Amino acid sequence: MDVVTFGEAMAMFVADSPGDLAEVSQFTRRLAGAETNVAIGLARLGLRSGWASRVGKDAFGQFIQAKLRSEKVNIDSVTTDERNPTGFQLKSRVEAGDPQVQYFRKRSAASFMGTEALGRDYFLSARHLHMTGIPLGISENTRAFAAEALNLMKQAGRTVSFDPNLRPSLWASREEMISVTNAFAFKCDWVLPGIEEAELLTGTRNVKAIAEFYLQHGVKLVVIKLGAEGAYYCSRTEEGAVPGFKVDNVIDTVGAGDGFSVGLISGLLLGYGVADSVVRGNAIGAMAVQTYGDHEGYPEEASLTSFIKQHLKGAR
Ligand code: KDG
Repeated sequence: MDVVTFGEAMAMFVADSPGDLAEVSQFTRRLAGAETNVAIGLARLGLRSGWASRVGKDAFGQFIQAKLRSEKVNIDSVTTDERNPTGFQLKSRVEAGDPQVQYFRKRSAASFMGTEALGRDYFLSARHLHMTGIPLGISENTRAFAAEALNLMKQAGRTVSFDPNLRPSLWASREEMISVTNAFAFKCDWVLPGIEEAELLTGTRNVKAIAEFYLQHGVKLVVIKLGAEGAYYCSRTEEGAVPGFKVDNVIDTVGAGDGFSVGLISGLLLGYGVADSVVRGNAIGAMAVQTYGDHEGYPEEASLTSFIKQHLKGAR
């Protein structure tokens, strides 16, 4: 495999009409999960991706696995929990801004994925590990799984990317969220926070200071997502800002950050330079916000290349 990742996937019910979640009666079922978004995005670009997890023995668990199989994501390391259910979430539809999300994931099957479930050979068959901060907040089990997966891959000399993906509602306290998330981030090679979460994690909104905070702890590349403004990147040898692509019809912002990770990781693994990889990340982020659902707008390689060409031409 090129990239392995792990985490919780959920069935997601997206409201068919705008309004408060308590008022909406019609929803469309989709798949949610930051790590499954990344695995799907990479597979669409032709990379071999795999996702390790635990799902319930129920319709949501079957739905998740069928969807990932259809997207050509390897799920050989997904186990089934006989007792605990697959989690799900509700998402509102909004005219502007970020949608409202409500989780039903406490004591879900995925929250019981502990280190005994870690397939060492499965992970080592990949050249890169992508992880997010979500499993660090789900449970002690998933945090221990994350620690072992990270150590395994680092010791084997694999590269690791880390998107904090802060989910405050999963944590007992803000302080714990910040200290645990940073401790994991420091051990990773590429750290990809959004500007809001970077500010929470480092105490500053200054992109150079944020990058320095992580670089001085051993991180090799920091890429800060700036929403519609694009992204800033910094390593020991290069630094720069890449403007975002302008899109008119923003309809669902969730999944754009994962889309950014897809563009960046695929670019770096395919041998593109950092700046060009950031361009790919910005492009997939921009394509993602134009559809309902997290990953529905993620492209195949040919449409990514033509989106970039067309928009860069238009900008000149
Ligand atoms: O990044 C998109 C995610 O926010 C969404 O799919 C849900 O992964 C999710 C989570 O655990 O919050």
